[in-house]
Amino acid sequence: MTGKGYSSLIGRSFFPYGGIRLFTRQGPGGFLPSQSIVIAMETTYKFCFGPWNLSEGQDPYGPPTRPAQSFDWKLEQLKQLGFDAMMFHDDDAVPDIDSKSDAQLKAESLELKKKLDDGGIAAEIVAPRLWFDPRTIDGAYTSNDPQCRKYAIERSLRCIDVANHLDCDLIVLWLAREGSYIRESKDARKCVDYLVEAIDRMLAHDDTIRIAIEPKPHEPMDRASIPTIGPAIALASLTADPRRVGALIESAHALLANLDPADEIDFACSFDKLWSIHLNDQNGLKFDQDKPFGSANLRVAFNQVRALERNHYGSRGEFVAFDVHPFRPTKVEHWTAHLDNSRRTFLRLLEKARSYPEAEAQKLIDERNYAALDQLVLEHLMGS
Ligand code: XUL
Ligand code: MN
Repeated sequence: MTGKGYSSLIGRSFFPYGGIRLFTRQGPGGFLPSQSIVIAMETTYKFCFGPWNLSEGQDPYGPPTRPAQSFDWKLEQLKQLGFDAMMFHDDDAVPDIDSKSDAQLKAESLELKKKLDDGGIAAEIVAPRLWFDPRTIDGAYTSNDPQCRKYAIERSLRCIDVANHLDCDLIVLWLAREGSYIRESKDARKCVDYLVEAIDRMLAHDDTIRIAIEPKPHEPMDRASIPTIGPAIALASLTADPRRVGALIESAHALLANLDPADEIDFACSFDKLWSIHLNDQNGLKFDQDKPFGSANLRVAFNQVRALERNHYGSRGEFVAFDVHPFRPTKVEHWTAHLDNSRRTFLRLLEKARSYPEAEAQKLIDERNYAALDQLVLEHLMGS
């Protein structure tokens, strides 16, 4: 267990998969967990979103459909909705970060921290925005141009400085432009080395920071370097401190890879690597839609909630983030509905997960009666 947010007490520790486990026997590696005493606790989930989730409606084919709003307005909406934390890109926290001195970066970050503290809001993550600047046109950490790779690393180190000022120990890497438009343009083997080098520089910059890789199979790239959770975890294992490199799963990104996000959650949790989650939805294999959670497929959403529950996600303070956007035609007066609705759906599905007839389902599994199991799930969801 690593990182600022992780507790470890002698004789009693947070059980890595949730609840409190009592330690009773001394073994070669320290105290061994008692086999018999595990006190399961129901997780109380904490929610967050980012300023970009109150977007104005522009898409590649048309301009904004809602007026631009200030950061303070967005923070106010978050507070009014009763969310617990905000996620940040480095330049959400410090606008025009590249033009700011280190002293300015510190002053602006601390000013933001005060605003957050005054509202009782935490900073969940900070992510370097490595896809806007001209130096990231041909990739950031994996650009073919060494000067551009240098920029990407330096920008990431400054992102860590922002996170430190916000008292946040988790950096998210959505590797937007790491990949290829045409296969021959990049040496994929070298790209792995570049990614490891960049992450190692970040780990060395701060010995308490943790890094969560957010995989996505494509968009904006044709092929992404780190498309799914398996490669993210494999990449972590190559870094200088694998314990501090984990993952963030986004439902829509898994769906774009034609995978079940619930399977991705279980896989990441098997390695104790799920440190943040972006719940949303996606209607088929098309552009990244960031629909409200459960909007396209309630059953797939239900299975994600079940997976989070069985892995006790959130029991060490992890947040549930909704990386959702308003539909483009959304009116100003309905601007935050997609966030409220996503949380409502999550909480309704949580009730469904907690009231799922486990014994009945297990009996059907034992009998290999999957037709009845299928219907049991549907009727449970429909509230038969
Ligand atoms: C992109 C995406 C980003 C990241 C944060 O598809 O999901 O919003 O979550 O950089
Ligand atoms: Mn996301």
